[in-house]
Amino acid sequence: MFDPNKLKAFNEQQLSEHENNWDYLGKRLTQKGFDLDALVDEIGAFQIAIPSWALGTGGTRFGRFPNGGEPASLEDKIKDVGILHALNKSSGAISLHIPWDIPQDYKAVKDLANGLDIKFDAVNSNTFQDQSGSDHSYKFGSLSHTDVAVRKQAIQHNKEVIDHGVQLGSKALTVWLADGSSFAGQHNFRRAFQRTLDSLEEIYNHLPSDWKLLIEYKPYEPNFYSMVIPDWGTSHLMASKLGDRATTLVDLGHHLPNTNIEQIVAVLMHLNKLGGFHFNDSKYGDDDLTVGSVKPYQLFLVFCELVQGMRETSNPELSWMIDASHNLKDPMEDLLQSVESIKIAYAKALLVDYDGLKAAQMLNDVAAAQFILQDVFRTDVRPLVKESIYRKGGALDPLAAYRTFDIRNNLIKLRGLDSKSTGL
Ligand SMILES: [Mn+2]
Repeated sequence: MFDPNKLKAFNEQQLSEHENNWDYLGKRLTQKGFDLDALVDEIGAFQIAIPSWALGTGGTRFGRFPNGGEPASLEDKIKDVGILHALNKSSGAISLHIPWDIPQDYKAVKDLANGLDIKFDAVNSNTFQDQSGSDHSYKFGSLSHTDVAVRKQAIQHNKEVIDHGVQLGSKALTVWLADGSSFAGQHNFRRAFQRTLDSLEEIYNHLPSDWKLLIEYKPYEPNFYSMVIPDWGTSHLMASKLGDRATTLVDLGHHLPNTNIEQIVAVLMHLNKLGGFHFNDSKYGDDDLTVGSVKPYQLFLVFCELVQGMRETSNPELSWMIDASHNLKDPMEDLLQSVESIKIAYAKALLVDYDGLKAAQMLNDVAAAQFILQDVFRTDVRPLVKESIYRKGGALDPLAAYRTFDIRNNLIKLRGLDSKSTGL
């Protein structure tokens, strides 16, 4: 999609300004005792999976306004992630949704991804909509359905998703259930819970020994009275009953307003039960907005817990994924902005003086504790993030490079204006 020489020329134009900024920040960090090369390597190594469904324009239930040039096949989705990764060197993984992304030729798909330095992160099952030709409908639920035949179909689907993932080298299955009720009296809560747990147990037993099950939760939507797995407590309860390889997945948008998500992250990691993360941002609900666009301080606080949890607990390695998609931006620009926000929050969390924070906490010095966090949050770490991308051969400013290379128009020329991404 672009010539590496163009990227070199683009970076050369930005280099002297970057070097000034990096020099200034680097000196300050060195004075504070940080090893700059180690920091740059740590940030550079952090990879965030791109969800296959976010490469097309998202919609609302009212309408959809695509930009054109969308990837209509799994191969094109992988190529789009390849473009993002070439620019930001931080998106070296893709998370697939089955049945939208069923590979026709595993080897060809794996070769394509390998060539672009892309791995396959968690695979996602879909029992929230009916597929043409299927025997049973999920209108009234899937894993929790009152009819055993529907439950069997949903369990079988999840097993098949695992089998596809095994072929590609994935190591996790994410289950998000739309199951629930929209009216009081519709569900028997206890029976729906038990049926879901029993169904998940069958799926869990199909997992290869080196796989994780990620159980996602959501308080409402598409059902508006109750969801079978509405919160982290229910997800954790199920994961605990299933076994070691069952974990909870936190999606930032799947909480009621003002929920303290960083506290949830801390406690789950303390119990070694946080399996994965879906990044996005929201103002009111599951808005799926660009990461860091509404609540950057919350994102930073979440990352402070993630960094401390990774250092101090035995929590398993996490799956890092974006789960966002909306109506207005070019999806590729949106994803570049999301990944940048995640890296900025991660970089800041690495700079926090956790020993000083612990000392302030033990003395109940509340003002000092707040200062330690906010001092870092108010530091502009963009030169550190840019340096980490630059050293890996990416663009000093991935979004500006994407625009300079006119990538969307090139994709439209290649695929047409009406090309639609599958699954949306
Ligand atoms: Mn999600």
